[in-house]
Amino acid sequence: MTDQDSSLFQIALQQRAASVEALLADLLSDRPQSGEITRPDRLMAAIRHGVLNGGKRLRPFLVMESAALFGADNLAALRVAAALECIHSYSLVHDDLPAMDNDDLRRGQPTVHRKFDEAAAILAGDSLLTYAFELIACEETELDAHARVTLISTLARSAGIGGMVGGQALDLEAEKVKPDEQGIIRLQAMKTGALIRFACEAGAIIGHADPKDRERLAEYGSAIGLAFQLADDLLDVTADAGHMGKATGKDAAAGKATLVSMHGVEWTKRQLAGLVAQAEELLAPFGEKAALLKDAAHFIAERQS
Ligand code: GRG
Repeated sequence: MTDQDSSLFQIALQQRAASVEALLADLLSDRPQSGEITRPDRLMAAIRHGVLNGGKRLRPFLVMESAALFGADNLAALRVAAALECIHSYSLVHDDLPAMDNDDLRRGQPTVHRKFDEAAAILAGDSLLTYAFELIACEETELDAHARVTLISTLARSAGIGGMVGGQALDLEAEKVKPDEQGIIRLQAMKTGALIRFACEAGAIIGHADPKDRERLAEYGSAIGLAFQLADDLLDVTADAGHMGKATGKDAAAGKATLVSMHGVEWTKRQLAGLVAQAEELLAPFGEKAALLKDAAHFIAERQS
C-alpha cells in the first residue's frame, strides 16, 4: 500500500468512526427509548465507558464499506455497524473480567470492572449484547424483513456458540491443553474471525448482493479475520503495552500456544502477506470500488497497535 493510499484509508476510517461514535453516543444516552421504563445511571455510565472509549471502529468500517460496495442505504448500514460495535465492546468488557483475562487496561483506560465493579461490567456486557439485536430488529433501522432476519440470525451464529463465545471457550481450554495448529486456527476463526467475517457479509446482506458476491465478501472477511488475529499475536510479542493501550507479552507469560510461538516472527509475516494477497484477489471483481477494503486488509496485517 502506498503512503497516499494509507492516509486516504486512515481518513476514511476516522470519518466512519466519527459517524458510528456519534450514533452510539446518542443511542447509549441516559434518555430512555420508547418502551423502556428507565435507564439506570450507573449501568449507562459503565456501558458508555466500555463503548465510547476510543476503539478503532474497524468492524463498523467494514460493515459500511461492504454495504457501499453494493450501493446500500448508508443509514441502515450505520445502524447495523453500531449494533456490531456493541457486540464487540461487550466481548471486550467480558474478556477483561477477572474470570477471563483479568485485565486492568483496555484502550488505554481502566477496564470497566476496574473503573466500576465486576457486577457492573457483567451487566454492561449483557446490556450491549441484547441491545445490539434490538438495534437491528427495530423499525428505525430501515431494512426489509428478509435482510433483517438474515442479519439477526447470521450475527447470532457469528457471536454465539459456534462463533465468538465458542471460540472464547476453546481459548480458555487451550490454557490447560495446548491445541495443535488446526485447533489454533479454528479457535481463532471463531473467537476473533467470526465477527469480522460477519462485518463484511453484513454489508452484502444489507446491499442485497447475490449469493456469490455475499460468499465472496464473507471469504474476504475470513481472510482478514485470520490476519487480524495473527497480527494481534505478533504485536503481543513485538509491541509494548504503552503503545497498545493494553497489556502485552501475555500469551508467552500464560504459556499460550499461538501460530507465532509455533512458527516464529518471519513465518508469521509471510503468512500475513499471503492473507492480504488472498483478500485482494477476492475483491478483484469489484475493481476500484473496493479500494478502501483492499487498504483495510493491509491496515489489519500491518498495524502497529
Ligand atoms: C468474553 C464472550 C467473550 C468473548 C471474548 C473477542 C474476544 C472474545 C476477546 C478479545 C480478546 C482479544 C484481545 C483478542 C484479540 C483480538 C481482538 C478482538 C482485539 C481487540 O479488537 P480491536 O483491536 O479493538 O479491534 P478496538 O479497541 O480497536 O475496538
